[in-house]
Amino acid sequence: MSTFRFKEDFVWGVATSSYQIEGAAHEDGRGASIWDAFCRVPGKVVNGESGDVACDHYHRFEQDLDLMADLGVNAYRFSIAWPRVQPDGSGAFNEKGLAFYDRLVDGLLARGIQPFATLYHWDLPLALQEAQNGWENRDTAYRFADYARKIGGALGDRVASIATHNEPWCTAWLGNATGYFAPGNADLKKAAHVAHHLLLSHGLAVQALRADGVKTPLGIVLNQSPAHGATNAPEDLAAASLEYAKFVRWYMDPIFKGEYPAEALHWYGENGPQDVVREGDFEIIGAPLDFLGINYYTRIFASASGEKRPPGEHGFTDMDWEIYPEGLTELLTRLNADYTLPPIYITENGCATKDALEHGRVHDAQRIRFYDLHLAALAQAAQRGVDVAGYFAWSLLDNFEWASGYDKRFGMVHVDYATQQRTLKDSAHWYRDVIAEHAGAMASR
Ligand code: GCO
Repeated sequence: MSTFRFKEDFVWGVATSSYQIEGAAHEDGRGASIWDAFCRVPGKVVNGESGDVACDHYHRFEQDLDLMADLGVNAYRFSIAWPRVQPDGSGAFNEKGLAFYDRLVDGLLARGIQPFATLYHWDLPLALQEAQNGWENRDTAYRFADYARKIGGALGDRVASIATHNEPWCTAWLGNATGYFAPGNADLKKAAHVAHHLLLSHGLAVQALRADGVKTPLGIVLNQSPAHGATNAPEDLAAASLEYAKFVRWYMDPIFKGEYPAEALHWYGENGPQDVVREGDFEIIGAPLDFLGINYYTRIFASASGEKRPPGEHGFTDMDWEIYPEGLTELLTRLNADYTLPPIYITENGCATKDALEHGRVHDAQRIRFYDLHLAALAQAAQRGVDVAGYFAWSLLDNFEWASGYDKRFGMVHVDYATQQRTLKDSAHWYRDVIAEHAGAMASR
């Protein structure tokens, strides 16, 4: 019996992303993305792996839709691969690519599963990177808005929501400040410029979709954490405040307050976005939203004197991320106090664990415990007045975990990449029971 309850129309979902599961990277007119190129750079991805095949979802999506129906989820969060529908990121669209998402959305609707679409989950058309340095270039924001309008026209009447971006911080910081992700830049000023153009593209897309009469709810997905000092020393608390400003407020403040946080701007100094901010940008970026998606995994544990390991009272995942469910309640209640927010979806929450497939079963008790703790923390935030509309477990399938390749398994469904055999883990059975129990409890009210 689960210890948490949510409102009657609560959305119970699972989440994936295009490059991590689709495969078919060179099929039916799909163009290359920056991740296709990045995976070919020696040393960037564990074992030199890529999303060339991944979970072969492009060919197996009907089977995966049946898995979702079997779980009883009422929503599925997926992303659209921009280079599959517009190979060069500008100019001609690819009808075969659009047709795939058409079939996917219709397959979801036929099973009573709401499609939650994300326009950008990091797979930028490589042509835009090569021709104009991708998101460093303001023009890419306008290419994105054109792409968004095409998707709005093709799917806008059938999807339950459209999120413009998934985790712009990852694209800006990991992709351009550290070089850990595609396109592999390690330049703080480029990262600040990329972040601004991502935010601008978000606002342009929202404005364009609304101008075209797209009625489906529009929003953005941000990865966020509360930030704690390793100690209560003033310098550690200041370090935590700065990390929160760089990670959370850097995106929330432009969208909901029309400015970058001064604390983080000061830290960026001459490497900040000031060279690329133009008059009127914040009015565009601040387009009102119908929902905010939040991806939550762990907290920030900050120290002025270098990296400190958090206590990890609930343990650590296979990514070595501290399991910290109370941080979800804290984060949401703080955001609710700091901003005027639309309804919130937890659009990703989950963990990598070392999963062994034995006799057709995967006993992933740690993943079950992770979900249970975080759903209880989410329910607590709802009880404190946060408008929590739904929860998407990351992830439906084991999949390509970016620079970690296939080494880290986040799925509630095990994937044997050699055979593409899917096997429900214990956590999938648990999630199905939680959803059924919740539905039953609602029906008996
Ligand atoms: C993210 C991405 C996902 C990851 C997942 C595990 O949040 O980083 O949205 O693509 O695979 O979060 O890292």
